Amino acid sequence: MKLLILNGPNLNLLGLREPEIYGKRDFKALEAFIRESCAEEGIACELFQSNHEGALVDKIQEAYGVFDGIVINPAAYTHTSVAILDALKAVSLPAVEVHLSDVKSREDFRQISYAGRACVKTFMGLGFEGYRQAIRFLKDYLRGESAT
Ligand code: CA2
Repeated sequence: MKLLILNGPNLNLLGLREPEIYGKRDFKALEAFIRESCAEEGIACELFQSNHEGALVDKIQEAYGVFDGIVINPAAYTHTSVAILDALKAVSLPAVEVHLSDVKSREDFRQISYAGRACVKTFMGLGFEGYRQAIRFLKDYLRGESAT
């Protein structure tokens, strides 16, 4: 089983500002946490972060036939990007959406998730732990799919 883990714009700045929303740990720590979570589950993974919408779209397109599923935190593109939604729909791989913060209790402009419409599940407000939950969920989901 091989998962693609995508992180969107500004997540590379994690730990530098707004620790009350996103926590104190930095992006390097998040990547290490994700790698450990995949290793615990015996899952191979590739991590990709970009500040560019098109680069994320390209990566999703390239995932077809290479990865079994996608974990994605599209960051601000969550609330704006029909292109990411269309790419997720186009490759039709099971995808799980993750947000560090509880976006539902934040500003109005964060209440829409385009990418979420192509995802089988969303984890939000759990900090780093949301990625582990997403990885575990996707593992169980993919096992269920291959059993049918
Ligand atoms: O809660 C999440 O994971 C978000 O996807 C994070 C995005 C935000 O736009 C989404 O609404 C929710 C922001 C990512 C990074 O933001 C930073 C802001 C300041 C310092 C470091 C990172």
